[in-house]
Amino acid sequence: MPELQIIGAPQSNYVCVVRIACLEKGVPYTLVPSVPHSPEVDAIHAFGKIPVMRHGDVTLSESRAICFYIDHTFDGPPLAPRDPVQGARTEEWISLVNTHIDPLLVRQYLRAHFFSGAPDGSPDRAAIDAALPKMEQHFAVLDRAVAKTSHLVGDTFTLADINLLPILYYMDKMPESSAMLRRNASLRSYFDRHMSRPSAREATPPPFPGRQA
Ligand SMILES: N[C@@H](CCC(=O)N[C@@H](CS)C(=O)NCC(=O)O)C(=O)O
Repeated sequence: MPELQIIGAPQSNYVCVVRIACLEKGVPYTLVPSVPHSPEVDAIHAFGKIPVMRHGDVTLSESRAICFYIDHTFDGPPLAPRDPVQGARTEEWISLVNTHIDPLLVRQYLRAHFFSGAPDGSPDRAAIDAALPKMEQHFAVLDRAVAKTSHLVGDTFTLADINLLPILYYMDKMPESSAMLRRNASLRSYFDRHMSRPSAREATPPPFPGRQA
């Protein structure tokens, strides 16, 4: 078998998703550090985003596509349930997180903390404050979703949980979002429970260069 390369920066929540997927599946991989829009990424992703993947002659972009490939190429426990209803619910949560939760929590809120564009690197308070009311709603939605079983789908750990975990990891690091996590007890215990998995611990994002968190 050729080497499976996951190409991207380990700080990226989507790179983290793919790494956890490999680890859960028991698939050896090499992380090839690379930033968005670098030549090796641009060669694979039409819009220069990370992660991208190389496995022999197969190259892929987009975390969901990469996880599909890993799930169906290698032995190991399924990342997405094969049952049509549970599988569809897994896709539903992945889509909800990727189209609603990531854009608000990561692209707007986290970016305003880490990459405000201010010359002194200070957070963009206006963008943070604008995100907070909607974030409260998103946290409440997630809290309700995991209240019963501490999983997003059924009572097993699926790719839906893997896809959310790195976002919650970053939310736990920031002041306003960690307070929200504390106020949503089911989500907090869901996060603590799954972050203790060896796969999540091993793929924990390192700090952004030059930052504490
Ligand atoms: N839909 C993509 C999203 C990937 C993505 O947004 N990656 C970020 C890093 S977490 C990125 O490359 N950002 C650079 C950019 O948007 O220019 C996936 O699921 O892989």
